Amino acid sequence: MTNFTLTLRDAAGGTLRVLENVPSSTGIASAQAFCFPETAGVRSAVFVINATANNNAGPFTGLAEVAFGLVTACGSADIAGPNQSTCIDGVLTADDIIRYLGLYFASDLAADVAGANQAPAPDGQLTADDIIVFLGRYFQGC
Ligand SMILES: [Ca+2]
Ligand SMILES: [Ca+2]
Repeated sequence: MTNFTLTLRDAAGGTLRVLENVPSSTGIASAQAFCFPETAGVRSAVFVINATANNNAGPFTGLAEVAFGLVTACGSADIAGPNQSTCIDGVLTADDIIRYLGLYFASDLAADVAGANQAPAPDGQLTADDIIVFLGRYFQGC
């Protein structure tokens, strides 16, 4: 499967949320995670495979498991999921560090987590203090 659409419906069959034409990877051993805002009142889900790796020509596409759940952040350094996606995944990995440094070097103030002398409050500037505080949070673990 290389693309899917997920529709979440309420008890009356009304559409609550649609994730349309979501790209996905094939041939990977690990699970893929797709984030969407928490949606209340879901009673059914329609999962449509839009495209497969063989251009829909093959007779078989397998889905090992589809699960839904809330992910709780693993501390304030959990800012990414696999492949530096913005989906937090409840664990601290190199993806979190890579995403943080990406924000930092893109001058994104989302990376502003500290002030002078590593004071634990944003100060509107990106300095080494921010990197030190972020890494400190990361190495504190979950
Ligand atoms: Ca993470
Ligand atoms: Ca700062």
